[in-house]
Amino acid sequence: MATQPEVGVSDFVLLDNLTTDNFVENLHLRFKHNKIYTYIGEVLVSVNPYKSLDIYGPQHMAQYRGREMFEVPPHVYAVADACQRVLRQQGKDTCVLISGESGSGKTEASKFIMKYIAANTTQVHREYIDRVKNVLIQSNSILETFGNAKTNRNDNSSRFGKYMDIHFDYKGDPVGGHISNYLLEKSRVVSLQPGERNFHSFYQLLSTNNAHTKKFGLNTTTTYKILGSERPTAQDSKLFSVTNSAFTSLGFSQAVVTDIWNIVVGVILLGELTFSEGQEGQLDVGGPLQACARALGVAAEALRGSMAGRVLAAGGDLVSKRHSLCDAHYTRLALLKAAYDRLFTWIVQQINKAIEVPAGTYKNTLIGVLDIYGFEIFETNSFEQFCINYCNEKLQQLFIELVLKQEQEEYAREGIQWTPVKYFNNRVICELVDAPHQGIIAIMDEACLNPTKISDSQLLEAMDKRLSGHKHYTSRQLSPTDKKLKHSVDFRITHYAGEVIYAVTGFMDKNKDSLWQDLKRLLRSSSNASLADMWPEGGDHIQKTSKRPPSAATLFRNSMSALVAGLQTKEPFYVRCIKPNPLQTPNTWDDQLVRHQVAYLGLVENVRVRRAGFASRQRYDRFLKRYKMLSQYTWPNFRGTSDKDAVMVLLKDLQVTDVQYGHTKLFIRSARTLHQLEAARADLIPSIVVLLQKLWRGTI
Ligand code: AOV
Ligand code: MG
Repeated sequence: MATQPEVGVSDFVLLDNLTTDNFVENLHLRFKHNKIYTYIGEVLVSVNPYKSLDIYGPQHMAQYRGREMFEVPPHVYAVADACQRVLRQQGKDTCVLISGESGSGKTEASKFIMKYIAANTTQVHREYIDRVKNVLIQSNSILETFGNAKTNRNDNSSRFGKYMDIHFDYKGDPVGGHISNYLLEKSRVVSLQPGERNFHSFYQLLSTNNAHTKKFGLNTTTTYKILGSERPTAQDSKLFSVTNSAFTSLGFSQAVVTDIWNIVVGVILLGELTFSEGQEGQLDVGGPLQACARALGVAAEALRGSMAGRVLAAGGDLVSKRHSLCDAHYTRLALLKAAYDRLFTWIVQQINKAIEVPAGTYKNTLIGVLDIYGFEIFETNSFEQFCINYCNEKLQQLFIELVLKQEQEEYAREGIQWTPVKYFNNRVICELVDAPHQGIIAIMDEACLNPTKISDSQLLEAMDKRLSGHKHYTSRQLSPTDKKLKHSVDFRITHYAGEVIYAVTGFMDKNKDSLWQDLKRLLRSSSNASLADMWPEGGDHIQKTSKRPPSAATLFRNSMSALVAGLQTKEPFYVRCIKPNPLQTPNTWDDQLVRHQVAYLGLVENVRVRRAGFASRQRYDRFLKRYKMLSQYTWPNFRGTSDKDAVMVLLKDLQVTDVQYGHTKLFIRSARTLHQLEAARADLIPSIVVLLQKLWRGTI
């Protein structure tokens, strides 16, 4: 494939005058020419093109196979290849950390990486490997159907975090995988912001008349409440078939697939039930109660009963408690969210069964791919945004620590002196959220454990008391003159990526995340075997007092620490995604928006650290191979002993002095030197070619 002329610089390390202006200008220049990828050393910066580019086909994959990153134009395939090479050559686990705000292209990048890894396998055990590859790729369609939704930031926004391990055998072929999912934004099932959609699954199911909908009297034209004002589209109907064939490829039986869609129907119909108070104070349930119960595989009377009241075990006795109208509404919402959330997690578990490495198969190494929900700021930000943005803080923290640590370690290892570059370290924001006793999560948990019921505004008071004076926290109470804090429930966190105002309303409830035992028992009793399987604790004896489970925020914090701990043991590669405009359109560049992302992602500082006085570092053997033609002492061959000696002789001959010689690598101080070496090489190549041609023809 012919190499195309370079546009701007393909590695920011080579930027002559490093300023934010020049950084953004280089990114823009390349974007205009559809060069969406640029490196900072081995970190890939990716700008979402919002249009399909012809750069992902098999011929492009072939171009990257087994090549060093600097040898070929920047690409997400180069990162995938480097990952696989480290794994194969050094036997090390690797991971790709993809970050950037909502809509910047993380999920697409993760899919390209998986596609590349799946394609890049050896020919042995073809059939088995093909199955694994297929399963890895197909699992995405299902996860996106049930876990993605249209938001005001992204039409296909991931509403859950995903970390996927792909296991390889000793030959470097994928033999299986495992997906971990993090906190689905389940509140979406029951409340949508204007202009947003619920999870794709609902629209897909209702986009065609099919066996699942017909059975329960659903149709494509009715406006169902949980769908908001959005209607199913032609795309939904296309994707419905894709989802179903993915289920089949993954080995889901027809019975299980029917169970799954029945639960989705059940959730839609639960949203249609109406409640009113009867003459004797009893709760009357209107709407499609029968169909809803049938879809969920439970008796209609049992479903009505669990909305109308609950049974409590008080001391040794069982006491029934009638629900008020308000309680019934609350119960229904809790059931809707819990049923969908469990369904999603259960589907992930089934996918894991389909992709797990069979017992007895040799597992050698793995590549982890992390694709989380990006940093987001909405009109109203609630508990879910709080968790999502905290997750992004943790990832940024990992980036800072690892990038700095790696550089420092490399300089130490190679015996090179360097002065650290100043960074904004977001550790202080992570601690604001997760510090024991003093962090927001700890304060929330304390409030949730309080035996007297604490309201959301009392929680806010407790936070204000403990956090007043924190540089990254304020609230309406603490800053009454701040115009952005409009409501009494507002508090603000100054995140690394910007200020976010959260409304504390609902925090207590979402953090407690409790569901009446009656509902668990109801679902456990379902004749829908899959649904019953999702609720094992519903089988517990009614008198059994179980320990209060950890709060939602604590579970999330724990899963984030486990994730980070796991990632730290692997060799990381980074993809830093940038959103070029808020409109989700191609060929449009919003300079302010890009500049803001470049700033908070710390990209310019990343280049500085990378250079920290050194524009480039290269292993002696590679450097020699590329430049040995520039000196008569090294061309065609050096007569000395080591590559390091050869490079020293070569650079002495060229009178290059702004370098340091590490133990195994050459460190070049200025980008200019590298440019000059490249230019000299480019000048020489034609004459060498002529020389070689003459040699071949025997004319000299
Ligand atoms: P995200 O994962 O970073 O957002 P996506 O990967 O879903 O963002 O990208 C958003 C949309 O941008 C996709 O649906 C594509 O239409 C388009 N897109 C992204 N990358 C490319 C590419 N390389 N080529 C062509 N189109 C692309 V979020 O999940 O909301 O944080 O939570
Ligand atoms: Mg995504």
